[in-house]
Amino acid sequence: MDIDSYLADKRQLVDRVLDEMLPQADNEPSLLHRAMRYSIFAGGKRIRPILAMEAAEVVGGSYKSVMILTAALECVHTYSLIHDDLPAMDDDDLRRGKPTLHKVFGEAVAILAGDALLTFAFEAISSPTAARACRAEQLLGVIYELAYASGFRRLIKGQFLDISSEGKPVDAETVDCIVSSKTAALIRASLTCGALLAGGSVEEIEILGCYGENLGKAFQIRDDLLDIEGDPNKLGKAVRKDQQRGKATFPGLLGIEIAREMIQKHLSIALEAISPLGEKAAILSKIGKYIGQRIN
Ligand code: GRG
Repeated sequence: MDIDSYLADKRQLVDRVLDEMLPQADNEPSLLHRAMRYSIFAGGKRIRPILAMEAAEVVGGSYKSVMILTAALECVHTYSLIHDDLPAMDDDDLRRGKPTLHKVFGEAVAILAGDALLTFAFEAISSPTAARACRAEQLLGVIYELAYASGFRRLIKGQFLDISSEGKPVDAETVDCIVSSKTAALIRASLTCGALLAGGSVEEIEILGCYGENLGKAFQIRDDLLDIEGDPNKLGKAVRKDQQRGKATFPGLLGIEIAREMIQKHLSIALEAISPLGEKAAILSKIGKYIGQRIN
């Protein structure tokens, strides 16, 4: 199977459910709804939703049973990008190939649209429609995993460390904590939540969690390398900003070659983790290779 067309097909399914679930642009307050839609439909890769769909399939369920979850994951991810781009954070003008949300709608609307997407994610996964389709303990597990991954112990801590380490000397342990918290946490949760909701066993969830953590780290280190050697047109955002800002990254701390080796190391741990799943995990294995070589 060609991984690019596989990802494109799945992306369409995710886009459809997002379109159905998000408030219509012309409903009042239209400005807020348009802002939420602007960032969601600016052209993301939908990697986290696709990983959740794949995790559901791997544990013997159907990707159809996790579509609400996929929308929630993309809402949490997009909120984090909107807030990350704000002047008080990374102050970026371009995201997903378009002007950032605050550039078009203003800072106040961007903050509120981000908040709205984050809270909508939890509304969606705990809605009566979602609750009817699974057991209460599965749903509670998913809410806990997603809240944990996006809260002060993981994503927000990662962002805090990222910002507070700017321009300061850092050690590899701190950079590893940033990479894990800022990026791997949500990627890991996409897999564990997808598996939980589809009835995966404790062992399967653990395997997918280890795959997700290492895939997520490889994803972020690749992202940091792309900031150095990537094509801004393909990335849809400015490059070479990390060095200017003194960001704590592995390529910055240890050099490009070691960062490349680290990507390969994390990918092989990820692929090794899913090896007990055999052929069922063939697509996850292809996604791993895709992440290692991605250009956007
Ligand atoms: C909690 C205020 C607050 C901020 C969140 C995680 C984070 C902190 C900000 C996101 C910024 C960032 C660079 C995160 C690292 C993860 C990453 C590489 C994001 C880009 O993800 P892709 O490549 O993006 O999946 P698309 O646009 O394809 O969805």
